[in-house]
Amino acid sequence: MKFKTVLIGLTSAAALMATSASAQQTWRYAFEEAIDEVQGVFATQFKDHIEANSDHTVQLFPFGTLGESDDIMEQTQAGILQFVNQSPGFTGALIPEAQVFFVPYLLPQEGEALNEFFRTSVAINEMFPELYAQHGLELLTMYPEGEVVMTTRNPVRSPDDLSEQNIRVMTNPLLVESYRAFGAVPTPLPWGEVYGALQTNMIQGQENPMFFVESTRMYEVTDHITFTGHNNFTTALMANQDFFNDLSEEDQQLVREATQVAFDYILEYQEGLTESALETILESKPSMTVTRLSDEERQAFMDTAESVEAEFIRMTGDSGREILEQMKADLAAVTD
Ligand code: 6CS
Repeated sequence: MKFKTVLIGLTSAAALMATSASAQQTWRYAFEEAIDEVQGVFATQFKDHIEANSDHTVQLFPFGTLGESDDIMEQTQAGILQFVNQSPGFTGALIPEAQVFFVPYLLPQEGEALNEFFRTSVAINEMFPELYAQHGLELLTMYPEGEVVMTTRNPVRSPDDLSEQNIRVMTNPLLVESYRAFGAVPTPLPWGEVYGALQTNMIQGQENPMFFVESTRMYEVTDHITFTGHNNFTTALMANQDFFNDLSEEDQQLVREATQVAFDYILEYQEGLTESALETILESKPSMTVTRLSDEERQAFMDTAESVEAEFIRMTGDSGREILEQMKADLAAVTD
């Protein structure tokens, strides 16, 4: 009896040790930017929350440490990474409906209405998770990274100014379509090739939010910044879905909380970021011109939106149409 009791005790202790050892996990999380850029600041908040509230460790992999954006997505789908931050600019090649973020002039550029849209959108918080799940991804959140501006070698005030200009875009077909409609020669490239392509004049411009234009020194290889008002840069955090489904309820809740903490933080963090990045650029390069299109000038770009929207529906069918309609309803709910 005694021996059996001891044995049971030992077995339970061993089982407990095994449980607690496996409960302490290291989760690998990759993103598309440097640690001190927006996605890196978000990831750091996420990591800090997880580590302060559990025995888990989150190992962060900034841009370049594991390859390009498409590489970290593949690694997450394969279960090598547990978390990936990838923008619809790249995910749109995998999930065509995610290209809806590239219909020009659909989203407000920045501000509280935009933030509220990300908080409350049915399309983002209920419809997109189902689409991402079809690709083995648990969509945890989407968040904005700032108004997109063009930085170019030549001044841009109208679609005519983009004629015969190779403008780099992220690698999704609708963004290509949108720049074609703007009058440019769209040139899809992974991020790592952009600086060199501008330096060697293979491309004559690109688009990105202002903080990124500053931090990645795009202003060194372009001379003109144009606020066309056509978009905000959206990005998304996902987990490998098998990994997420296998987590205890408690850990799933922890991941959701960490996501919420990082989401709230990053919206506040970005207040004034566009303006401060612009100031830093102008201090480094006073000759850089900054143009905010007048309403009339902007209209010429806005006029192209309808054809891009039609192309989006052509590419995605009913499923895309439903997403687009829901996005419009979600936007109306926060702007009315
Ligand atoms: O243009 C790009 O490819 C990159 N832009 C931003 C703001 N983040 C990451 C992405 O790779």
